[in-house]
Amino acid sequence: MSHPIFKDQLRSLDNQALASTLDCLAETCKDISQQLKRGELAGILGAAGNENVQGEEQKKLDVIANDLIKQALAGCDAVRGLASEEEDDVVGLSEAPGLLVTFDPLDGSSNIDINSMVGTIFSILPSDTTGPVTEAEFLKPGREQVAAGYVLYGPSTMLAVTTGDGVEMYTLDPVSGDFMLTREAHIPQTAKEFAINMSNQRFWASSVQDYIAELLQGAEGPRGKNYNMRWVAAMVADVHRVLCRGGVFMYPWDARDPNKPGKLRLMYEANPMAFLVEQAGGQCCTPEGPILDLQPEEIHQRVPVILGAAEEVTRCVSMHADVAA
Ligand code: AFP
Repeated sequence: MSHPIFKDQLRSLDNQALASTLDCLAETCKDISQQLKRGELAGILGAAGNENVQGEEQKKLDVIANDLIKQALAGCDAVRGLASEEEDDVVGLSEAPGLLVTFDPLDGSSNIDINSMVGTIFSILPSDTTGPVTEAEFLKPGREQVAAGYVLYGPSTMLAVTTGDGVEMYTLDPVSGDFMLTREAHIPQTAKEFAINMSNQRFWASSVQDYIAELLQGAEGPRGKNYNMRWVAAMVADVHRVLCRGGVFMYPWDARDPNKPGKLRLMYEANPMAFLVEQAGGQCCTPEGPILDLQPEEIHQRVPVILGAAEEVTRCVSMHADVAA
């Protein structure tokens, strides 16, 4: 069976600025994949010794991946500006209209030290503004994304991408060095698998407690079927599983820190994943509605996330509505 090559697929995109930006991201992620493969041998594991703007400890590889992507995008004429989990402020690259790229250079970085899955998540927005790049022009609802995707560094390196016409998944061929099309993502409407960090249970809203309690009751409960549970602790890997075989993934609001309305970041985690999930036939919501309709207020904003099989997302959101009513 022949597998189309990502680079060739990009030639068929009408938007060549977008094609060159996607190519640039894919090529850079190959470099990140190489660094990860050498692991401890490269002396790049462990803490970088500083914190990012979110107050989280940066790993050396967070910094390396961020620098690689930043450098690559700076060399891509189509890109006007970028915003990253590891950058305090947005970064201007050009004064001409162009594309804005937001990214989490290494999602799940606490997995690095145990040689478990991590990934790079990216979102691409258009901007017709000229002059110096400002944060304000990034603050567009996720519906305006022109492309989104991630690269998962697992047993094989995989690229998942959408430009608004379904979700394609490519596997990096270590022999040719090409991303080859191997799958299209479709999320079944119903699910038998859920992903949530159960250790936070006591901090959740009562509606989330009730929803998860239903799933845990299995065949004896109101849902009348058994559910399995998975948690990789890297959104990129948990969402990849949902895109490949269905299920529901949640990082809901919890009461641990009143200043945080959720753990996940809207602009470079929730929005790109929401675009992919909707394009694969699933849903991605906060308790108030679709993530893609949210008007962002700031680049590092956090949101609660419920995503995956339509039946589960609808059920969970409706239980929130019942409590609110
Ligand atoms: P890190 O990149 O700091 O490891 O965070 C990953 C993440 O933002 C997301 O990818 C996971 O789903 C979530 O955090 C895991 O959170 P827990 O630490 O609560 O398991």
